[in-house]
Amino acid sequence: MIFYFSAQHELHAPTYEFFRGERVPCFESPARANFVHAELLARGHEVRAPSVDSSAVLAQVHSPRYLAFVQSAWAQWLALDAANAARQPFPSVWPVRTLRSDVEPANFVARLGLYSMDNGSPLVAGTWAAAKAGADAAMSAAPLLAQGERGVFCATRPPGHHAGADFMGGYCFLNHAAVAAQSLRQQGSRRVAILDVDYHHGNGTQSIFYRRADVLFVSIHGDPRTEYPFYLGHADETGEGEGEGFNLNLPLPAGSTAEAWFAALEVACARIDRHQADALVVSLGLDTYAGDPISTFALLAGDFDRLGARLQRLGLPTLFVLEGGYAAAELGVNAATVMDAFERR
Ligand code: Q9C
Ligand code: ZN
Repeated sequence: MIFYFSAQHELHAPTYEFFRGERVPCFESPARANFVHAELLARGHEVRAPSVDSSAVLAQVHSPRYLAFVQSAWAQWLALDAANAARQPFPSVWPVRTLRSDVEPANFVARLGLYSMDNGSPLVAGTWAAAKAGADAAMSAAPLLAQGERGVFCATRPPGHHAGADFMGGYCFLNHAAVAAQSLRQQGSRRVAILDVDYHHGNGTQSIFYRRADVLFVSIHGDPRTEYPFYLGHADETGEGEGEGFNLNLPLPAGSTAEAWFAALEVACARIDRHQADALVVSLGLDTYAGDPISTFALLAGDFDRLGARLQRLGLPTLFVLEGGYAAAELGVNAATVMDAFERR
């Protein structure tokens, strides 16, 4: 198994986000990826730096005006006021129903709202570089699977699965799982499956592939009636047009047990088997962990071993990308446990 990690992730280190009306330290922190990196090295794994530019595939997954915005957002923010270097921009207005999103406002914060689904995705000077390195990792990993590698894990951050074609959200800016799936299609996979096991529904990934039959999206997550991202992830979302039948959501009530979670995993695996995919992308969020500070599922360390072993039984070349997981000190062991179980035979 091969691992990708980029030190560039540390360039994305916002200091605070909003939680219940207060500023709190960011849950999505550089320590997360560093714990994963350290654990992979401690277990003797080969860790590589991304080496392939993802720009061409990013342009197939995200809109040109969104990519241009994210890449230049910090410079735009600084241009307003040099003192903004010490401030984090947040959106305050969003184009909801009846408002227009086709005209880009001249006001920067209004543009930030246009390209955001929430106020929970703080952006800093190094956000683009860090997220782009994650996309480059996914892009570097895909050809290895096409060449016969059984599993590759991109231990990158910020995460990606809430980012849609033209918006950021939920700590995500570029959708690395979508880049991975699209890149696998280009590498010759005729059918790709994406399994999203993050606690939160992968609304961005779902929306990017919602009208496509070549990329199946399957997600197990907290019921959006009570859990973020609230406005997508229900069981009746099955795909549209050619993509009808190629989207499967398995929402579980907040507080669900590990047994309920693994029962959903069996349903997910059965659907993936039926897709007869050439390759699998796993959006590996580890915020299903019992100790996660912002989530309510109850998986324990041993359950991550069970997850890795079950994914191996799918028998598919598999590209893992790191998504959420906010019990940072335990994230390295939990991620490495999935990988080692996947690799064990
Ligand atoms: N602003 C991922 O796991 N909740 N994103 C924010 C305070 C949003 C999680 C609560 C959770 C997003 C990739
Ligand atoms: Zn999550």
